[in-house]
Amino acid sequence: MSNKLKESDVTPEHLFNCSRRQLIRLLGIGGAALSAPLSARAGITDWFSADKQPPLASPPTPMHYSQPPQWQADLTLTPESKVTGYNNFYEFGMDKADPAANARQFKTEPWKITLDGEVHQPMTLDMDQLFKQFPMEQRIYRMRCVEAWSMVVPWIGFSLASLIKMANPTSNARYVAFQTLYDPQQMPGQRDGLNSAGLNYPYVEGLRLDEAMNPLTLLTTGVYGKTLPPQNGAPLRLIVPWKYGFKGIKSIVKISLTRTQPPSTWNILAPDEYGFYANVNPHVDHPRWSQATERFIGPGGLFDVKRQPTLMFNGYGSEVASLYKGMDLRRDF
Ligand SMILES: Nc1nc2c(c(=O)[nH]1)N[C@H]1C(S)=C(S)[C@@H](COP(=O)(O)O)O[C@H]1N2
Ligand SMILES: [Mo]
Repeated sequence: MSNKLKESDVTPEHLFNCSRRQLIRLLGIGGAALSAPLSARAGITDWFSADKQPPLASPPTPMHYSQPPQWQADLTLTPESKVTGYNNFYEFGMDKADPAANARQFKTEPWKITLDGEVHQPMTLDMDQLFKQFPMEQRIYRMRCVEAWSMVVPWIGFSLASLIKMANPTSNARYVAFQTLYDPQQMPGQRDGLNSAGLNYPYVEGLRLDEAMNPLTLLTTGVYGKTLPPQNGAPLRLIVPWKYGFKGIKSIVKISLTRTQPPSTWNILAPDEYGFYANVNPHVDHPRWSQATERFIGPGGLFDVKRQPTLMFNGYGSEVASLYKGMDLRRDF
């Protein structure tokens, strides 16, 4: 078997990309923007075109971190060039190569994170305080996008639970709401209807408090041994490995504990297609494509894409299935 990408591997990718755009068009948002991309339209073969771009405003730096054995899963890693070259971050454009190309000037220093809502100790922290307060660890996780592609990524970060405990939730706290930076100056996708992709900005996401407190839920500061590059959500993003990738909100500025279920950006756009829970589930298809299998983006060269079965809860069922006891996962998808 050669590692070359076959037409049959490429085509679904473009179809899936198209699907979200077509949806946006169907909903009557976006309009002309959809045929007028932010950067020259880069194809799947141009993942590395970022080389020709200006230097990064906030370049990744090497991190100190431990490697607790229980998180060093024995999985084949997706190489760094693909993890940092093939992204979804609509604030910087809708094509997979757009974020790496368009986020190079994104300034992530200084950066403040506010923790508020139903907590006894609201606080605002900067990234330095966060690095002093919480020891960083590497965790190798599967990552499954709702568009039916997947990666395996060595993230670095710390359990969201430890930050939430520090803020001391009140007895009213039931959910956790997250918010991405809103800065149209820096984020071209936020500037106007033309490049907004139809999404409401700032991008928001949410978890139930018990999901947020699960040890797997990672506040992520780095990848492949260094602080996050902008396209992966620098300087702080969420990773919830048993859920579809869109729950992994990037470039977080605010975390609020709430009484009621918070909104989620993709759910607002199309509630029938993107649920609040968004647990990876091969038995619940997306209305416009199957979720039974996925295309794993592998290490064997630029075009190594292998179709494999999708696992219930993305393979993390033994850790998280108990969170959903008694729920109908077809209805609460
Ligand atoms: N703010 C923000 N966060 C976001 C997104 C986005 O467009 N904006 N895309 C989501 C989607 S759909 C996925 S699959 C992951 C992709 O993360 P990665 O580029 O690091 O692989 O980020 C998620 N977080
Ligand atoms: Mo995604």
